[in-house]
Amino acid sequence: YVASGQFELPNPWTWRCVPQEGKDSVCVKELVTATTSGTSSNAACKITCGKYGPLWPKPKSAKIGNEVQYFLPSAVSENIVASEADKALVVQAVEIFKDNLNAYHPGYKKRQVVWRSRDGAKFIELRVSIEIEGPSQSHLTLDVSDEQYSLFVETLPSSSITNATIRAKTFFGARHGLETLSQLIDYEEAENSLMIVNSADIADQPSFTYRGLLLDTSRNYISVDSIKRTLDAMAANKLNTFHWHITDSHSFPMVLKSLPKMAYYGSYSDRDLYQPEDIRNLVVYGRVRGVRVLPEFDAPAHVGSGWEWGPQEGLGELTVCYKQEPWQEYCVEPPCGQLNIANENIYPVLGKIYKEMVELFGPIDMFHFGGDEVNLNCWNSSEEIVNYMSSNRVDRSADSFYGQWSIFQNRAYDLLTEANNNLPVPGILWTSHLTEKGRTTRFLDKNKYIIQIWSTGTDPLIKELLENKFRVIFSNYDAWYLDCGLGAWVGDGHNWCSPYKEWQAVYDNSPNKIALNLSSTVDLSLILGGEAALWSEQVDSESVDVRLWPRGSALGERLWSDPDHDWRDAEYRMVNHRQRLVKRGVQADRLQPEWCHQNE
Ligand code: CP6
Repeated sequence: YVASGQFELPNPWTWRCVPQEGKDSVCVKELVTATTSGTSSNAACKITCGKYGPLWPKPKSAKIGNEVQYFLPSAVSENIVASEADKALVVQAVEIFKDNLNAYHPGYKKRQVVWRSRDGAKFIELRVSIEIEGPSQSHLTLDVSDEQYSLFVETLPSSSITNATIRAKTFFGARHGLETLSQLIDYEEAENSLMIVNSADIADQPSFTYRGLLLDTSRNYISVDSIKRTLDAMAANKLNTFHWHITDSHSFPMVLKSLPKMAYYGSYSDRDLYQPEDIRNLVVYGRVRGVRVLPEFDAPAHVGSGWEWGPQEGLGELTVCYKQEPWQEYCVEPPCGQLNIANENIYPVLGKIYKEMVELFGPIDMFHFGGDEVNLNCWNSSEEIVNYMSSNRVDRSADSFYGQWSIFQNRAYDLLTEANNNLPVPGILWTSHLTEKGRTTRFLDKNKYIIQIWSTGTDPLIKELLENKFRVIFSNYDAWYLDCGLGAWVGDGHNWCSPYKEWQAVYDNSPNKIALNLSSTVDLSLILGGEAALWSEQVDSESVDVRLWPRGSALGERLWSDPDHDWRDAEYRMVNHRQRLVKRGVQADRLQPEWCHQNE
């Protein structure tokens, strides 16, 4: 393929699959010689070389043929065997699949996709069949969603058809199969066509059920388009939970019809908003990509903007400590606003927020309550709250405050259940003082709450939670905080991005290993999975891609495949996968000079 008007250079290079010591084979560049010339199938090396070919995350088991067939996007057809409801989802997933094939064409970004016309006898037809065997499931759920799939590719001898068969129990498994299939295909330069491996036999399922990515849209607003790109990239990495930290102290961009004052007071501007239909669209956009959009409403700390209207409406102050130190100094937190638990009026407001969030994000199978970084000094410094404590005949010890906090949390849980038509769902809480030694079982019910751990892997808290049979999600900040590092409030305000965690650190962080290091008797099934977090103090719509990818891909393989080797054996595939994300319009970060990828 040469863009019109450009000088065509002959290509003296070809490709060869080279075995590596102690690692998977890689496809490297080689000068065309008398012995290699004329074997056009050398380009096949790019998708056939290595046990897992170019697949990311690597599947549980794979056999990939070493030849390819050429085909054009116009010769792809599909046959879907599924319930009506699942079929509607699969039809959309097939459209995404076809769009991803187009994205392999080098003219895709400039909207100059011109494929070779179907002249030679070389080109085959690609017939994709998708079979969903289980009962219909229109959204992901923690307990029942089955994401396994099998993918079988075969080309019958002397036939001009390649069959690809995907079998799954649910739509969510089937769409993973389509993603894998799209990765067994690439652009073929010499033919200006696509190529697909002539055979493959893959059986695959995730190691962890919860594979998440957090995006904060409060410290800085992130556009709907940037969130869509994030969901596209999550789908490409088989991540299944987009944890939307939609509000915080800094801004309240979520428009609620039942409480328009929140965004009116709390958004940065009348453009920096998520309208109800934006949210509903994103939930559907995620669903057809196999991604659950999980809402977080962080409380009772991390609130502020949007809650200012209490006094004007005769409801009193709904928050305390808003815009107080060290907010002013470093413009970070905590404390910079906590709910005024002495004010009964916060509960009806919270109830309305939950009600509308359930409508916008639902059907929900879990909800994130936040619950992090409550600062007791904040409550202790409010006259109203101090009086409230004494009228409730409790003292001002830390323990009494924890008691009040847990009362707040359990009332919040009940309000959510009520908002969700009295259907209780697990609530997620960050680790906090409430989840520390001795308190977790006293204040929190393990059947209601899942705990998301953000402390380092050496924290004895993890052992305590697991011993008390709490389900957990790992997000240890030393490996999986993509916003940068510690120091957001302890530093001088200028060293927020230190240390930067490379993809290798993200990849090598293994939840099961962390847990087993703490105790050899832990029940690993309590570990639902993990999540990387991108807090948005220093990121916006323009830079979100480069912060998330390809580090989010490293997370994807850790949680899907849970490899028993370190990043080294994944490096070649990683560099290749990053290129694929870029082709699909995600501005993933560059990892090394191209030379390193082409030469071994
Ligand atoms: N915002 C909220 C944050 C953080 C948390 N919650 C955070 C804490 C420590 C670091 C980075 C981010 N910015 N709402 C903690 C869960 Cl190092």
